Amino acid sequence: MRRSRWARGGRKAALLGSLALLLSGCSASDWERNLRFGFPTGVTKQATRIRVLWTWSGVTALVLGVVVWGLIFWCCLRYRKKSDDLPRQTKYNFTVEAVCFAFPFLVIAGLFYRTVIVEDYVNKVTKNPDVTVQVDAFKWNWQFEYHTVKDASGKAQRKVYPGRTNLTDSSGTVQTRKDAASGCGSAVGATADACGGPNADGQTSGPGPLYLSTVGSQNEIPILVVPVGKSVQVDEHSLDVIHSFWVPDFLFKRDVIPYGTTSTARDNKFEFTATTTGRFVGRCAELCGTYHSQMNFEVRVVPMSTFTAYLTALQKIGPDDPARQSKALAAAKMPAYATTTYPLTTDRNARAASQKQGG
Ligand SMILES: [Cu+2]
Repeated sequence: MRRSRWARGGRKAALLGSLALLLSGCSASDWERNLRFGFPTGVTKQATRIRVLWTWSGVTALVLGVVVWGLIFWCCLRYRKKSDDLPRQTKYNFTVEAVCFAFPFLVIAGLFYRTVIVEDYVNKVTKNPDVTVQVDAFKWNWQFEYHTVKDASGKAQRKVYPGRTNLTDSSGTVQTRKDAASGCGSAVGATADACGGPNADGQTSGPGPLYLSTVGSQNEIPILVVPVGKSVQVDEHSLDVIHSFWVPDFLFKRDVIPYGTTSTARDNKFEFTATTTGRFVGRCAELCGTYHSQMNFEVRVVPMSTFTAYLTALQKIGPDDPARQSKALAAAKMPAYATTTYPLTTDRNARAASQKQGG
């Protein structure tokens, strides 16, 4: 009698639940998005996978929490003291012990398995990404070098200043000189080795092509422009101490480790594919010295045509103009300066107080 009442109640609850789901018109992905428990949405394919893992891990924890609390309360009520008689004593219940061991193990194994799958996806670096950029971190700013962009035929084309060579001496000081005669830097067709650039191991052994680049300054926030929906490979390089490339909206950060100033062979690499256009703030996430907190940058995710226009403008302006970033951004019809963060200012009156004095 009691069992059938429970069964009827359970059926009714399941029916009402599915009806509510049907009437609210929510898909599984809508539910997932609403059940983030405050976690940011993320703007890359990789971030989406991280968020989905987070959501369902949270849901699993909640369901388990409800089960555990339910069992606790059920025990409290069912086995509360009813008389002074000693209750029946039991021990060695193999079934209960086996379930209590196997169930948590299965839950942990499941969470571990899903975590490894997502981690592998986030860490995956493909052989032929759509865009490759080198991110150089140094105390206390960033330089972005655009190395290759895939053309319509799927071939990676190098993005260099034609006729210019990058000379890096043993102290790591970068010099540039005109080198029209060598043909180096004329991009298409010339191999990196022929130009003395990074060889197959990524080792820079001598003068190499001068890639399109922008660098942040005390007055200008460095901006990394990338196309939406394309895989972007980031090669991280540090010129001094450990920094960390962090874009909160990517739900991702990766340390930038110094392995000597000229070698890029062992530098960290990662890939992302942005799914939404927009401007996103980036920060250094590894304490690297006095102005660590000011080591900000901006990532701009734009349509492919805008990205191409930006690189074309950058190439036209040349590497010697310190204002090339803002000029190229303006030429590609984008705001010329960062909008998500601002350069360091030591003037304490530069910004309005957030709270009324004496308030
Ligand atoms: Cu730093």
